[in-house]
Amino acid sequence: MDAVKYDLDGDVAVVTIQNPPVNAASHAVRAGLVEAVQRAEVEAKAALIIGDGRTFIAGADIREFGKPPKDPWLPEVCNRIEACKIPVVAALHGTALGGGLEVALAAHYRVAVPDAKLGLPEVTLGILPGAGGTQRLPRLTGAEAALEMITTGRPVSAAEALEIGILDAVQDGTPRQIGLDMAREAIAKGPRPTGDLPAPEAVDFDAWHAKALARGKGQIAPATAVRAVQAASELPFTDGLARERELFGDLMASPQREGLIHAFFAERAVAKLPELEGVAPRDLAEIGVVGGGTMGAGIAAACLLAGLKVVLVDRDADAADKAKARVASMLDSAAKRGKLLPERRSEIDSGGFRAADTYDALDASDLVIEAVFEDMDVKREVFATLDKVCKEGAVLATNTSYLDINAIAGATGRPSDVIGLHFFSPAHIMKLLEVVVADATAPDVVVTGFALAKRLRKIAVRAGVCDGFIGNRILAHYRMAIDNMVLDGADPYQVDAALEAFGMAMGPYAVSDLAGLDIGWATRKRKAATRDPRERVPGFADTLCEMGRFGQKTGRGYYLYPDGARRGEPDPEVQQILADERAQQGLTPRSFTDDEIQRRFMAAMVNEAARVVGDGIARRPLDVDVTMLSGYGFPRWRGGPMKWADMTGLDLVLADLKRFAKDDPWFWQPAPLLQKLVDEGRTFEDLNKEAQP
Ligand code: T1G
Repeated sequence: MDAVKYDLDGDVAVVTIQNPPVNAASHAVRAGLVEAVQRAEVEAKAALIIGDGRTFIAGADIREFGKPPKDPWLPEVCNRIEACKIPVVAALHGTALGGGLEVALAAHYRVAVPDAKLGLPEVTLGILPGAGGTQRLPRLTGAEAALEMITTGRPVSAAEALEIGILDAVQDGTPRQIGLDMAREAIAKGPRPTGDLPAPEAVDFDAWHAKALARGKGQIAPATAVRAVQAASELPFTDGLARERELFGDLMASPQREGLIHAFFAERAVAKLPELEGVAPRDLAEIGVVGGGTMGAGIAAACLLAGLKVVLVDRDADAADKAKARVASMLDSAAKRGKLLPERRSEIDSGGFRAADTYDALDASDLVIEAVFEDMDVKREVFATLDKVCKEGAVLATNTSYLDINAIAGATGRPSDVIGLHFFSPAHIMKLLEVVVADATAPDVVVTGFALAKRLRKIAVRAGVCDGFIGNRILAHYRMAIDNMVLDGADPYQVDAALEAFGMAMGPYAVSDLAGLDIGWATRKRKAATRDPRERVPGFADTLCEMGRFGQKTGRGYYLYPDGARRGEPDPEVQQILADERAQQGLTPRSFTDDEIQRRFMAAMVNEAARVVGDGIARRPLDVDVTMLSGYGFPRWRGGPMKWADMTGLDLVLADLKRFAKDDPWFWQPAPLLQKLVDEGRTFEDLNKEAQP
């Protein structure tokens, strides 16, 4: 099949892009487009560009990034389309994104079907629109609307695109039909090059730049894109294109681009289960939830928002009522955000959601998710009951964050139906789902876990059973590194600031306050008996809990939250508690630079992550990256901890570990996998590649 098909429909040359799955503008597509336009100029009175299959062009071919460019480049293709002597129409459906939208902007007229989406998502990949998008879009929409689209990367609907001037019309029908109609009208009107339109009026570009920098949290592409749009308003069109090219080149060469592209492909790779190919998921019509606390209610809301039926069971009528109210308030706020249509809400209210106080209500559920108190005896009791009431073939899932799922499965007579589905709070908002596969879990149960994630639009990562699975196990380790630093003299507020400067969404102490300090307290008590005697045990976190300082919910934790404030203030009392503990342990406090804080934090994270991969808990390094990106606020533009380590140099990370090990050899002993990779001169990416299907 040719990447670009050419046929004549009367006077109109129809140019069809055929490059499944998303018609990315690969080299063959670019070359084919130029050839087709040249031919149309000779043979036809107008040309129409459409995409075959599910979408118009979804952008440049991301797989070609970082490889030597092959002529013609997309910018030249767009310029050639714009210079065409006969009118060119683009008819859009599906997602016209990035270079795809840029091809459409270079065409002379644009029409789309009503459910098409149009966007310039380049900044999410660490670059900016590099085929004229920053120059042509603002000429059509004005600078403000273009800046909004380009700096956020968010797509707009066809209706919105019509309103802001990108589209000439929105029409029902096939792209070919609506495009032909427009092309026939265009013959009389003639070509209309976007580049000939007047430059957009200036806006406060410095203010946009500052806003983009602040929102980027360390990411540079959105702010750089502002400068490209500014060039559209200040320079002649061709000079603006040259400026765009230059800025695009800078970003293309940046490590942020490498990190973001890694994240894009890693997120897609985690869902592929080559070893389970061909295994069909079980039915997922009705979901049962056990426990209506914050987590259980969030899981119920997530399932309801995805169109599933839900039955929630709690221990008595009062608890069931409270759970119902919790779910209702989550649905209300989803409705306010436009995530729940009124029709679906009435469906939910008229039987789509039930809360009950007896387990028998779960007898029709296809999959039951337990979200009760984190205690092995309680969980085993719940599973023994589920074993009695659930229908044959029902998937029995636990939302435990730490506990041994093999032991939980052992409480049933059907361990092959048992799996871990570890949601993150708030469950109807957070993207990550760890699918934890126990020893006896059946293959189709694993596939069903992934199918549920897809239905809920979550990113599922396969994990093995261990204390904390992938994410919380790594978290526990880097927490230990920072707690030890604080014990040795670092200020917790400096630690948070240094790690936010690194790009973490929130500092770890602010995260503790948000999640509740009692969670860690319970975990520490549970682990106390099995703790390695060589482990250092800072006591300040327990001290805070003993004082009733459980974080935001009690107004005090590591920070103070006067009058329900969401952002905390440093508290001298906490600094005093730390000083007292250091004195008691006979430690002379020392200071830490921000750089050392970041290096110790990352060395600990990467080291434990290497053990997680080495132990087979994560299938590949990229599974760790996706877990930390989508569940733990790791900066996406760094690609994830393993990508960060590869880009930093594994030998340098190992050297840091060995240096830190001088004061605490037990904690900092290098993971065997990391040592091995350094010895062999290989990287985590090499492991990712070897594991690809
Ligand atoms: N290039 C190469 N492969 C791509 C691709 C792309 N642009 N987009 C998707 N794929 C692959 C993807 O890896 C997956 O492959 C399959 O297609 C289906 O994708 C000059 C420089 C279009 C909304 O950022 O947002 O243009 O895993 O699972 O949920 O200015 O893909 O099956 O082997 O995501 O239906 C700008 C990125 C590029 C669009 C479809 N374009 N793609 O979502 O399917 S930069 C983008 C998406 C650019 C110019 C610049 C989504 C989608 P596999 P999928 P989906």
